[in-house]
Amino acid sequence: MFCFQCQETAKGTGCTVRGVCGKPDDVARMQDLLIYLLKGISFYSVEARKLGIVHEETDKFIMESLFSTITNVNFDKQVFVEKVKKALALREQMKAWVMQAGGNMTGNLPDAAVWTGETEGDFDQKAETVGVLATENEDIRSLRQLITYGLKGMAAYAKHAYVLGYQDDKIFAFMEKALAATLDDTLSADELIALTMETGKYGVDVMALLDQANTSTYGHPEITKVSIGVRNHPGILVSGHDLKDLEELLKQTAGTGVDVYTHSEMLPAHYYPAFKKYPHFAGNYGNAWWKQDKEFESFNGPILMTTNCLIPPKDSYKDRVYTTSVVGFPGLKHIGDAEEGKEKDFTAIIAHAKKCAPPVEIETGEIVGGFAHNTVLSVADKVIEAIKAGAIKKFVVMAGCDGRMKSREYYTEFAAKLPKDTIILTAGCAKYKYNKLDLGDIGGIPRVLDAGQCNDSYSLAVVALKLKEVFGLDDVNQLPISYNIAWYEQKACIVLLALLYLGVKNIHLGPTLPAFLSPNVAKVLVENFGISGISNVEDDLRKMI
Ligand code: FS2
Ligand code: SF4
Repeated sequence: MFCFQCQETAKGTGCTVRGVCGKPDDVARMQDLLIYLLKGISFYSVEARKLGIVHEETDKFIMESLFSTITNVNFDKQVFVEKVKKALALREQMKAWVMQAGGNMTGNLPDAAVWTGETEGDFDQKAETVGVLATENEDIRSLRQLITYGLKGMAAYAKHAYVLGYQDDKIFAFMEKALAATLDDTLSADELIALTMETGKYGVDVMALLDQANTSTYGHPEITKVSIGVRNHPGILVSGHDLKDLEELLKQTAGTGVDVYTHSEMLPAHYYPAFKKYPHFAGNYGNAWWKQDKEFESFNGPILMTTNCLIPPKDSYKDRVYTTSVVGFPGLKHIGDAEEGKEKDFTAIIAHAKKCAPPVEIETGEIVGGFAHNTVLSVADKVIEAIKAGAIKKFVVMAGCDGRMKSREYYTEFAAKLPKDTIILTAGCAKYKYNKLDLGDIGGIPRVLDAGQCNDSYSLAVVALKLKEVFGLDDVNQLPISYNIAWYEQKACIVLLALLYLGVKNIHLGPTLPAFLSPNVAKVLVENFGISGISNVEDDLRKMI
């Protein structure tokens, strides 16, 4: 195996024996083959679209498959073997349709569009030859991977919108165009850089679509105090990003005596008006994803993983972890998709909860969030006044992901040492590095404004663009905003590409720069966008404030 898609990749270069995340090599290889075949399907999908053929099942398969290969989503080899089989079948179907419609499929077809196999042995053998390192030129490899990881993030956000009934064929068409382009050996590095920027454009579009899906379905996030303590009933802990799963679980647990708590990236669900009507929606338990090995243990009740980030469960709580949607791990109970027009069946996890003890208290108190674009813009006058009066000197966007590396303590220290006239804008699980510090407020505006999940970084961009307009500036970079973003997995890649597309410059990215950026590609990002890494808190505070 060779995987370097996340920030915690082994030695900062690549996992080659087993993922630091726990992904075994056979799963990594099967994921490589699946991605390869998605490119093969996409080769035909691009042709099919030109002929007016659009197949939603294929679009959905590509979206879900990309999502399933994101870090900490699915560790189950059998899931990928079945997906590889389905990919081969869909590819042949697409090819047949293209040919029937008169599409020209002669000439040199890419191997991903023609290779076939039947057994797991065939798949294993082929997988060895189609991974990341199959592209020899390191710059082309780097750009292909940057695009592919951006597409994975895009697919995750598209899926969350899709389950709420929001989809945009232009996003599917782009995903397929870009996947197919990564097979094209005639594309130059410059052409791939242009495609990377286009990926950012669709990143903005997909986050806007998800924002529309979430806010139309559940209302605009509101300023909300979320309890971080516990009650004395049994509970179910919901993690991941899928609000629809949470909604159905809240409905099905109503009146059962079982409370529902959020973990990690599900915390922002509390900010939506639609979920406030459930008295048993008890609060947020614990912190960011990587602390789950301790927090799932002390929670006592069952845990529902709706998306990443799942870490290989310990035996002490393994029987209490349920997966759903694209998440999987061998031996864990999986709650399957609902039939059309019905809800998922959470009976088993609710029955399980009833037999469990209430959660052990690990924290007490409250945290405040809900500062998505609607809320911030509704108090824009107050914010603008505070900027003009000099009470707010600077905003620092500290969005992104958290992770287990000790070096990430930098973010806690950075937040704590920021001058008192600065405000942190955050989204994603990065917030757990400082959302329990008492950083106070500026004239009633809290110094940490949490917009929501990582996809709600879109909200931060909306706010920045609005401020630019209000202040009559020509460039978003003239605003008093610095960017100190932490990344871990591939959703952060699409968020980063989206920000670059919107023209944001001088982003500091840490705790380390991606291993998949070759020196030349990193140079392009530095020269054109001023991207840099982080150094130490003191020096970075001087640079950014
Ligand atoms: Fe954090 Fe993990 Fe949101 Fe990422 S909980 S690193 O999924 O996408 O953020
Ligand atoms: Fe390694 Fe990250 Fe890939 Fe897991 S996702 S195998 S930790 S690079």
